[in-house]
Amino acid sequence: MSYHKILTIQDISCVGQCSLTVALPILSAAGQETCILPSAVLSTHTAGFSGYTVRDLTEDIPAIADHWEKEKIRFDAVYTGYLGSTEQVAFVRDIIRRLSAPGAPAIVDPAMADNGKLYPAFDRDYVEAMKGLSFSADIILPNITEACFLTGMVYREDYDESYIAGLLDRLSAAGAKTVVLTGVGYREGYTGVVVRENGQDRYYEHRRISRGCHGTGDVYAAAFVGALLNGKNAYDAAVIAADYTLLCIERTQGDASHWYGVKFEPQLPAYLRMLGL
Ligand code: PXL
Repeated sequence: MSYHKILTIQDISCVGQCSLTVALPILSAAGQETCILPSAVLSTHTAGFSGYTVRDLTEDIPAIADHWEKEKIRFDAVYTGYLGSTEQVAFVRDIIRRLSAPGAPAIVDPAMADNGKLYPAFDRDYVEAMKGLSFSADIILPNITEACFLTGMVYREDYDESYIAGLLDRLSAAGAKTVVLTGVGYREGYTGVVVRENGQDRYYEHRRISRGCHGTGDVYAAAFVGALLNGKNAYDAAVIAADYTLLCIERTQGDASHWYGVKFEPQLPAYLRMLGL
């Protein structure tokens, strides 16, 4: 098994099974040294709870990065998710430039929107900053809503293959390298993911479980990165992440009190088997 030092930059939502509280256990389970940079600390995530507290850690970031540089710390991959502010996006780009080991991939989940809408904390300036980060990354994992914000394409709930191809073409034209476009479903009861790599598109379709779950994008992205660091190619990593996320949703279905996230922990052994660990 290959052992890498990865840096993941996202918020800590203390309760809510998303971002760092998902990425750290999944990447550690995948056998990777996982360094973290919390972008903000929230009492809960922002999707469905009200009155949450937020401490934005933007102003701590430059000194943390300077210390790591002084200590000659370098990362074999950098994976970013939900960030704390527009200003922070520039700091994150700077960290990727200064602290990545040669050849280290930058993997960006532009976690900022879903179901046609931006998350409450974000605005147009954040979208503009996220375009710069996404189009300089090696791999991005947008959902359809995020891809629309990144490209200016109109969001549609009803779409066909030509709409998705158009979305991918616009991402490529803007500079996106490998794209893992999530939540793409063409028929009732199914959803899937399109991977565009080296100009070629491959689609993986799987069952869609009707219950909409929070945090599945973060589980998906962390599982994808864990698979990638274990030597899988982008398509195979996308398939493993989809199969694992589906197991997590299945495990959570039927427990209405668990609306805020998915029970990803009991399925970690299944994920490791998919990785061949
Ligand atoms: O799952 C994405 C996410 C991460 N972090 C915070 C969020 C959300 C989605 O709403 O609110 C704080």
